[in-house]
Amino acid sequence: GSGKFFVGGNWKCHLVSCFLISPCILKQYTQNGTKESISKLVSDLNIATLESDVDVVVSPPFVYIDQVKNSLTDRIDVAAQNCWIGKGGAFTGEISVEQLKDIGCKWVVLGHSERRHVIGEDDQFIGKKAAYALSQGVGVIACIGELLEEREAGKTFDVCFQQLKAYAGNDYQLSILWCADAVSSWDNIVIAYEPVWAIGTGKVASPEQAQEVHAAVRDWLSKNVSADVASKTRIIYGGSVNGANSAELAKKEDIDGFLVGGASLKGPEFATIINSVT
Ligand code: G2H
Repeated sequence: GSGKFFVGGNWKCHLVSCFLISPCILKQYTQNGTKESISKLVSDLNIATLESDVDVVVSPPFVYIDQVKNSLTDRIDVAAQNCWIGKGGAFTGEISVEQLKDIGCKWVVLGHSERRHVIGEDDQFIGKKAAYALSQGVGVIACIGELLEEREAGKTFDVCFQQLKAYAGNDYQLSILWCADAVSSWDNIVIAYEPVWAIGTGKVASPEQAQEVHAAVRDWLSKNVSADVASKTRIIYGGSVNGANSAELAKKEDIDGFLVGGASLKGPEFATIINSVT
């Protein structure tokens, strides 16, 4: 792997989830994505013992970022789940990178499959956002990943490389994203490989399937950017990671951490995932 392990918790836009303790007799409903449930999650994270050698980030919905920043331990950084493509202004409903910085966000998740395939964001739009966030000193968790039909058609690498290329963009963006002069530290970009068929489905990629793509991504970086960037950039896996499968995935050479959705909504399980990666 490359550098320090990196584990992100993507809280998405969850509203309510129900945990059934004992069918028919006792049901406990826990609300995710309310002020109350977020303060419970934050306090669980604050008391968790976390391996020191892992970068940890959580990504709450925009409206709760301030609450989380004000109550969460400094040990854990905060990421936004999206941002506007440039400087803020007359863009109703958008959130600018400057505003994210102002409330203490160090990272932003971009190109998540839900934004690509549910909202309809394309490569170019995502690439612009990434370039702008990096130019403002906000780190980018740059997501890529293929659909099931693309995998079945043998197009996994093509799709992932195309998406990577869009982050690198044209020459101008390439200079912002991948030029050592413009980006002082390669710690500012983390690539998240998230096969769409594994997201929220409980169907985690096997360690071999993930490793194969991670190695190909590193090879692409080496050929298209530089050997140095390829060796330093963290490539993390996302898609149905949980406390029971993270340790096996983490053993693979090119898996440098995780982006965790569902399982990051439970503090103790998220801590288990963080502590499984050393
Ligand atoms: C993939 C992942 C988090 P989940 O979207 O980015 O979600 O772990 O729920 O599959």
